[in-house]
Amino acid sequence: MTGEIVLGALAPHPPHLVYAENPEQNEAYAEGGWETLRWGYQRLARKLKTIDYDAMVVFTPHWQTYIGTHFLGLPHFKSKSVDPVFPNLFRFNYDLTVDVELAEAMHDEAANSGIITKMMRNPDFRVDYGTIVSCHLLNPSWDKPIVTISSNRNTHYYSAEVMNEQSAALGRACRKAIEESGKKVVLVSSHSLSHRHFTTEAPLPEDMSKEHIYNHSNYVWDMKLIEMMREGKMKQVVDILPEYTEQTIAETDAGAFTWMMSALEFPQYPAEIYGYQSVIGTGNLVASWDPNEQTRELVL
Ligand code: 2X7
Ligand code: FE2
Repeated sequence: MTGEIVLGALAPHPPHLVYAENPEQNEAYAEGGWETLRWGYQRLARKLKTIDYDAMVVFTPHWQTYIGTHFLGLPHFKSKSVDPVFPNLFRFNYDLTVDVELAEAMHDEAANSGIITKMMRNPDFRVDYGTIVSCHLLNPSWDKPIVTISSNRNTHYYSAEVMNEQSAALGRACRKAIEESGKKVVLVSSHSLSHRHFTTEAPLPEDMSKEHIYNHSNYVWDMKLIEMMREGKMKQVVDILPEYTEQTIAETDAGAFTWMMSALEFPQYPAEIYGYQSVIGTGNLVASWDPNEQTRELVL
């Protein structure tokens, strides 16, 4: 049977969102906060429960590799993930399983297409907080295996244009590997949109009277992108990503979004929009692309 991508999700990973949920795995305690994003995530998580899938493949900006693209390559990782910038908010005890077969299939297909790749086989490797936050909020029960793909820092080594080309090639290779695997897969692009953030934190991080977007220009750019997503213009969005990334210091610099759009063959159908909100000044959108016309919804 041919494998398929059953959903693509844009899943931002500010650790604040897990902090605000108070799951038992996290050591910090919050009085709530950022409900617009968290309620949006909860709705998307409910939709995911109705979808039959074998694994979640996450592309994260916080596993940064300078020589090639790396894939998690052991069946089990267990440790504590601490956000280096916000250790006060995020000290999360994780225990996760990896679909190594799928990771190897994507690794091999990418390597065959000329992309430099490596499997991560170090049992002491600490999984990054981007993976953990996005996966926890999409699937708090952690009952599906994941694969994490690293961000090869092309934007910073070369340019945002080179990153767009490289991550589009990676997306094509991953799609082919998924089809040949016979598996049903959810893709996760883990990042914020505009990404300037305040350099000082409110005394109570979850004090929502202090939360707002960093500046109006970032807000206007984010809204423009979301409008194009609603209109199903994903090829056009990817074409303007280098300019957008530069203007708003967007976390699209990591390549995840281009990778996911390329793997989904640049959808011409509307995105499902679940919520937009700032976190310490950054712009964050929860959205999904459902290739199945029967289950695709107008959410917001
Ligand atoms: O990694 C992040 C992020 N992308 C946005 C906001 C705050 C913290 O961490
Ligand atoms: Fe981030």
